[in-house]
Amino acid sequence: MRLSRYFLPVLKETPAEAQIASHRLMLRAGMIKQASAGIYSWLPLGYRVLRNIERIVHEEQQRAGHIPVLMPTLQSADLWRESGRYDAYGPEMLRIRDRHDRDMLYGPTNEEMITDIFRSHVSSYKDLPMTLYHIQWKFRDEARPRFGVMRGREFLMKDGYNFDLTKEDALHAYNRHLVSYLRTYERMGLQAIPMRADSGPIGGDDTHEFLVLAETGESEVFYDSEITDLKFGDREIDYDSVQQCQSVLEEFTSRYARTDETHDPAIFDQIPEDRRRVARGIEVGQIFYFGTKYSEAMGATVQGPDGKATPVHMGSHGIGVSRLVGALIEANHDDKGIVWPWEVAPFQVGIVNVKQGDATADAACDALYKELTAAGLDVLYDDREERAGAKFATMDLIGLPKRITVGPRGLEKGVVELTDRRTGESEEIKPELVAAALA
Ligand code: P5A
Repeated sequence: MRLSRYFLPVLKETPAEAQIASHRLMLRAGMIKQASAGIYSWLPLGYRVLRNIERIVHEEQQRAGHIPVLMPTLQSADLWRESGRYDAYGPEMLRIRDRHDRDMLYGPTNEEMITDIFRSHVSSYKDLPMTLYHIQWKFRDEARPRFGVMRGREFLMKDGYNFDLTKEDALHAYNRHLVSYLRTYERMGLQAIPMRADSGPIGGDDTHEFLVLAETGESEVFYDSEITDLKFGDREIDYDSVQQCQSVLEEFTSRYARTDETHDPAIFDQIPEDRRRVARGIEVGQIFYFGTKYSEAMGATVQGPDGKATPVHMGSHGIGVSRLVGALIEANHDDKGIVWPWEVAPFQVGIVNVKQGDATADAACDALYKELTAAGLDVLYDDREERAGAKFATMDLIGLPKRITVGPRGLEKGVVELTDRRTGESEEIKPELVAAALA
């Protein structure tokens, strides 16, 4: 992409309304624009990051054997009356009436709708296990929308729902989600720690939240510091293996890590004092096992091997896709701007032409731009008639992992400069070696 033809409305001033770094940086880098309280338009740069996160989530869900679908944002109130949650949900639910006076709502989550799909089409245990998921916008009329996309009213969620014959099978689905979430967050360059939590309006006994440690996080968390040494890494997991998923779950959850709702000082105090941590975290996901809560209320049964109708065991599993953009920035920024991890960066490489209009510099930039793009990299070429200083400031603000600086002086020596955004380290390199260096 040539910056002269792109839409990147960066702000010079720090917006007064933004209280935390990620919100400030998203506004300054022209990633989002507030439409109304807790509701945002995604501008081109922000949209690219959101799409990258979605892509990783889709890939990891499908690797775990989960099936993508797409359900609507608007739902019929009648379904929610069946589960009893229409009245129970309270003022967070946005209720709408259509022209025929039918009660509708903008979905805050989809347990009822997916259960309705399931009961309409599945009647035998032979079709199980099954996990369906989608990535779709949700609306929760939060009392205090704040921190930009971190606590929005409209936000993008990946929500998945498992259907199993037995509790045992459903607990495997729970464990499988835990494993696939560990892998998903790590791929984005994030450490998200599973912590025992409270299930709130979704219900059920078994639930873990995934928390990214950050001072600006909304949740208070308590954990044994040893848990932060755990890495999922590049281990190959057979998601069908009960034993493999179980052992990862045990490895990542058998120490103490809890949110304030489930914190138990008596147990916490048994951890050696120098390992006890009280900190703050951003909740980027949550998994639930709630058994037959919805299937019983809504008549979602299958015929078991014994021929008898039995309600299916279910769980639901969410990832805060739009919140992750904010969480990633909280975990990856410095005083100059954002520092994107490679996998989610809106562009991986920026080219800065320090002397736009100079025939040699322009030709070298064009050649590099073409070559790197052809090599499959997403490249943002700053070809504007601007001072070099302003171009560097923009690149630092938007946080592309690698910057190539091209100018007549370097080119005379036959080199360009390759700079790493995270370390700030630069090396002079022949233009024809850049593609290999980035591969
Ligand atoms: C699990 C999927 C559920 O709703 N039902 C379907 C279950 N879980 S949850 O924990 O309530 O939400 C899942 C994740 O969505 C993100 N999230 C939000 N992101 C931005 N703004 C909000 N107001 C908001 N509320 C929830 C969180 O990351 C949460 O873990």
